Amino acid sequence: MNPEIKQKMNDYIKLVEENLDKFIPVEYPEKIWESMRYSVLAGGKRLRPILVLETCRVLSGTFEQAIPAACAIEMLHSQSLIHDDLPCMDNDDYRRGKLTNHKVFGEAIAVLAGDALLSFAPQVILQNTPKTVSETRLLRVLEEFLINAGASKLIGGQVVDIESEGKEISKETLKYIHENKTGALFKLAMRMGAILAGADEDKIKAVTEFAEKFGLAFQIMDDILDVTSTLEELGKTPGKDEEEGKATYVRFYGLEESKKQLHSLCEQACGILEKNNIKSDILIAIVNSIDERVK
Ligand code: GRG
Repeated sequence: MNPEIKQKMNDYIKLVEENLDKFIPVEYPEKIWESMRYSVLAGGKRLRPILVLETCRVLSGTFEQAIPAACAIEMLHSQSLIHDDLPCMDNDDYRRGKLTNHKVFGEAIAVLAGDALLSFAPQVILQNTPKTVSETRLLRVLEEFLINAGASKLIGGQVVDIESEGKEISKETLKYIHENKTGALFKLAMRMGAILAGADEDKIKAVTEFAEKFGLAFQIMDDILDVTSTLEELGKTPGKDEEEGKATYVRFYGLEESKKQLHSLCEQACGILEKNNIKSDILIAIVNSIDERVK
C-alpha cells in the first residue's frame, strides 16, 4: 500500500477508535462496560467502519453523518467475534492478538457483553446521527442494520456454518455461509454509507455489488490464511478450519483455485467501481491488499 493511502487508512482508524472510546462509557455495573470495551477497543483492522466512512465520503456525504453507523458496525462485528470465540462455538483463546473475552471476563460476562453490544449499537446510530440525515434515511439504515444482525443474515450464516462442520456440503451451502457469515456485514457497511450520504438507488446498487464481490473475496482470503499463516500473523489460532472440518473454499476448491477465484473477485470489484464512476483510492487499495495478502 502506498504511504499516502496508508496514512489515510491510519487517519480513518484513529477517527473510528476515538469515537468508539467516546461512545462506550464505563458506568455501573462497570464489569459489563469494561468487557464490551475490552473487545471493541482491542484493535483489529477496522475495515467495516472504514467502508462505511469511505462510501459515505465518496458519495458526497460527511464523516459526521457516518461516524455513528461506522462505530455501530464495529460493535456488531465485535459482538459476533466475542460469541464466535466462546467454548460452545469456535472455542478460541486468542483474538486480535489478545486473550478472548471469555478468557478474561468469564463465559457469562462474555455472553452478556455480546448481547449488550448488539442492543447498544443501534442506539448509537439512533442517538448520534446528525439531523442532516433525514428520518426516512435513518430508519432505512436502522432497518438494514437490524436485519443484517439477525437470523436471516449474520446469525443464519453462523448457524449453517456450525451445522455444516464435518459434513459434505454443496456449493450453494458454502455460498450461503460466506454470503451471510461474512458478506452481510460488508454489504451493510457500504449500503449504510451510501444511504447516509443520500446516494441514489443506482449508486446504492453499485456499492452493494462491489461489497458482494469484496465480501466473498475477503472470506476466501480468511480461509486461505487459516492454512498458510501463523498465530502471530493472524492474531488468532491458525489451522482451526481444517481441524474442525469447516466448510471453507480451500477445502472445496483447493489452495490454488481459491487464490484464482479471489483474484478474479477482486478484479470484478474494481471493475464495478470504474463502471459506476466511483473514484476511491481507498476502496481500490483495500481490494488490492486482500489480493496481495495471499500471494
Ligand atoms: C453471530 C456469533 C455470530 C457469528 C457470526 C462473525 C462470525 C459469524 C464469526 C466469526 C468468525 C469468522 C471467521 C467470521 C468470518 C468473518 C471474518 C473473517 C471475521 C474477521 O474479520 P476481520 O479479519 O477481523 O476484519 P478484525 O479483527 O481485523 O476486525
